[in-house]
Amino acid sequence: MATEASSVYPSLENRPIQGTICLFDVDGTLTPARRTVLPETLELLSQLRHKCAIGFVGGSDLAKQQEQLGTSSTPVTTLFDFCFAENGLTAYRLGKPLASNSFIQWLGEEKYQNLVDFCLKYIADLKLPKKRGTFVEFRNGMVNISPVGRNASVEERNEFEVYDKEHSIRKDLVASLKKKFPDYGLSYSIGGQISFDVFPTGWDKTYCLQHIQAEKEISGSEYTTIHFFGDKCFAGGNDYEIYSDPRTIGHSVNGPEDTMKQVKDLFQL
Ligand code: M1P
Repeated sequence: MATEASSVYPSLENRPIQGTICLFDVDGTLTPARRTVLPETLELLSQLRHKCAIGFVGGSDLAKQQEQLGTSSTPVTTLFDFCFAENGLTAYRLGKPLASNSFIQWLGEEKYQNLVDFCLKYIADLKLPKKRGTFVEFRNGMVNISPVGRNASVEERNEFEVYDKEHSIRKDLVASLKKKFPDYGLSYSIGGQISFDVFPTGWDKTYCLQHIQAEKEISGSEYTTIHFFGDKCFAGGNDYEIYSDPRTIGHSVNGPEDTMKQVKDLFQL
């Protein structure tokens, strides 16, 4: 299937607009938030792929992007030249995997355990309205820490969120972690309701740009024009870093329809 789909397009070296790649965020940019892609978006991406290289960069894992962009008969890795899941920790080029990376590989077991042990001891000393299970969730690109536990029900989540607003539980734990491990090179993000994410500094969407830059060594192609389209380009949003990176030309969109409009205008499609 990968070979069939990719053979429809000119090879990367033969795309009419050389040295240009369009990179798209997924949720809210190519698809409505947490939903599947519209057929007209796929059609437009296919037209664009005849002109220049295309890729997506998403924070979730590849299974989620397969669900949102692919179908049971179409692997998502055949729809784009470059697929960057988990901001590029998992990466595919023309349907084939590139070198992957992980949080544990980067941090090492000893430091990881220091971090986890500290969090578990800290949480053990907290008094909260409820404690449930899974206080530490080990993920490929990050660790997610939750004082109430990820097994909390919806009501328990809501209860923790209210309590946390009043008592700064997560904020204080993050501040203690920063103080305890200042040299670990970690960033902390309190994005959701009951937890916070811990990941290496710089492992935002700009991480994937190294794969694009490596093209120079792989195929001799240098991507000097990197268009990025995202819907959370404001400071604090998860598209902000790549949107404002000097290596990209950022396009802020407000949903898939706007993305399509901007792409059509930019490439006369
Ligand atoms: O997308 C924001 C966050 O969503 C979840 O957070 P919570 O369970 O605390 O509501 C988590 O998946 C978290 O990793 C993510 O940052």
